[in-house]
Amino acid sequence: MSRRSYYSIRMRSGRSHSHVSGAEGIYGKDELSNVVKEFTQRALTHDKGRADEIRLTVEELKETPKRISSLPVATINTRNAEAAMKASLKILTSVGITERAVEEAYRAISAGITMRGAMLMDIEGVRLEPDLLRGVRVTRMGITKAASTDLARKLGRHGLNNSTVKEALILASKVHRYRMVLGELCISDDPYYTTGYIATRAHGYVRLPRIKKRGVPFGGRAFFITGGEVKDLIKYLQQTPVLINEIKPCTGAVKLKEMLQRKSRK
Ligand code: WAQ
Ligand code: MG
Repeated sequence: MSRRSYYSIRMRSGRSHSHVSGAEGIYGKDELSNVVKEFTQRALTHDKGRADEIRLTVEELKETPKRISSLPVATINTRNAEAAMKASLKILTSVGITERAVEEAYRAISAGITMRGAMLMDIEGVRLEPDLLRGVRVTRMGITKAASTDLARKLGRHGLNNSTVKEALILASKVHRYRMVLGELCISDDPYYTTGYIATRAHGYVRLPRIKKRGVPFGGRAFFITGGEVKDLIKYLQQTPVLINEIKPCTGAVKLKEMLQRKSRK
């Protein structure tokens, strides 16, 4: 293992005190100035409007990043929100999460109060995050240059090589590396981004188109967790640096039935 130093670079931009864009990654020293430039450019040219405040954090990591592979990617071509809900229920309950918990997560996300971070729910749907308004923010994750090139190629075959998918996959890959996490439900808070996903270690990152109607301005994330120290999980999600250095297969459309049968795939 190399002893070179790594840095977490995080950007958050806003306009008139509301959030516009964000980005983050883990990089070597030689990449710092280019990445800072790229993130600044991104904040200034975002389609939600030009930022009037950009916050950049550059932090040397005290720990060598843990190297992991990405979750495999697939899409179930759900026709509408109801079908997406049904697919979520089938897949998430197959790993031990109760229907009640999945329904509760949908209910909380649809209540219209978008949180900055994710909810933590036990398999019965009881909320466990210490700050119920903010949730838990996952940070300090990134992808190596070589893995990023491979990911762009694999997603590109399905027309999915964009930063929304890549960033969500990197986040989910970090989250599901931790054994206490059984599943995840994610719905974007972008009113025009209507594809959400669910994830489990067994099924991978499963995209669900039309999980919400166009124009709905709220979204959210829930991590379904099982017994263990919530404190340690939160520390991992927020602090432990994780770098993706291997990309698992990215397939196109898969039927729900097939996905349920492929459960044992890792
Ligand atoms: N940690 C924890 N929760 C977060 C984080 C984070 N770093 N970032 C966002 N969230 C929560 C927060 O409640 C947001 O409202 C919600 O997740 C959705 O975040 O493959 O863009 O950034 O096509 O809007 C899915 C891509 C995109 C599906 C998800 O999420 C696909 C997306 P957003
Ligand atoms: Mg968003």
